Amino acid sequence: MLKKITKLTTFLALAAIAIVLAGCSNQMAKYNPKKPVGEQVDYTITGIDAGAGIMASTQKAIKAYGLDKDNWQLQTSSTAAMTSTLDKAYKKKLPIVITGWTPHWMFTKYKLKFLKDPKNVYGKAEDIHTVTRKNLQKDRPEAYKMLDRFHWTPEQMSSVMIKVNNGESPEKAAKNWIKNNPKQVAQWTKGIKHVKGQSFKMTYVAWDSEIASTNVVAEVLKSLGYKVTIQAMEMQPMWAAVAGNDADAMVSAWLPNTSAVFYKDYRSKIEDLGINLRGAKVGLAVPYYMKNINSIEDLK
Ligand code: PBE
Repeated sequence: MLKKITKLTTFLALAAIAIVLAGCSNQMAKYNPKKPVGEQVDYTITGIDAGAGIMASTQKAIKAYGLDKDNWQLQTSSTAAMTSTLDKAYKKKLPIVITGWTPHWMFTKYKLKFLKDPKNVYGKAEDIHTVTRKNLQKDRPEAYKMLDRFHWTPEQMSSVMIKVNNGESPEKAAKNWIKNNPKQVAQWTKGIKHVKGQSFKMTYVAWDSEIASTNVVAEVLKSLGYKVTIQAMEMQPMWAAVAGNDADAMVSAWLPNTSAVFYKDYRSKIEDLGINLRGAKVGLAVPYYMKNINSIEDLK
């Protein structure tokens, strides 16, 4: 009798372990093109920090495409947490839907595709603008001139981002980029008089793209003699600082879509120096191995 009970207990224990393992393997299963994608990712879009424009746009997309009816949700985290989840999923070919954008090294490091957006929630293409406080031209004419000329390409921005992602300090990566692109930097600074230690404050959000651009601009301004400080903050305070004269400038305004709310709120209190990078893009993205998922509509 005792023997029988022991056997039964062992059997039950093994059965329990088997059930737990099955549950795990379900979560860790490779992407299966024959099953609805929603149930494979727990109806979850892996997002970034709550303040990002891409998060607001994604909430709109969830409604516009009727994904809310299936209880799709947007998970808030940070760029670092999202890319780390992506990295783990990618290595095992697990299904994942992320908030994606370019320029960013995630598109260099992984084969990802933007999902088509037939309802145009995310807008076609984004540009990044340089924005300054009012009266900067009067108080800091040399810096203003340089900022007005500053522009580069998504590839150039990516090259700095990749270096930082590989462990180089942003300051060093920016300095190296400047050293390797003397002609372009000379265009930005041509004929500008050097100043003697005037202060200059830039604000930015610590997204990889903005870490890259802000550090490059800061280093160029330093080379013109400015004492530059750069301060990372959330998106709303970044705009408020420039609008309220607490900061001189920022190069982080993704428009016309991603930062639209802030642009509208602060338009009359800032100066928009126009585009410093053309051809950015924002949307939902999945890894290449999710073959039959090509449009946001395919998530339904
Ligand atoms: N981003 C990167 C930002 C702008 C820069 C796309 C994550 C956003 O507001 O969504």
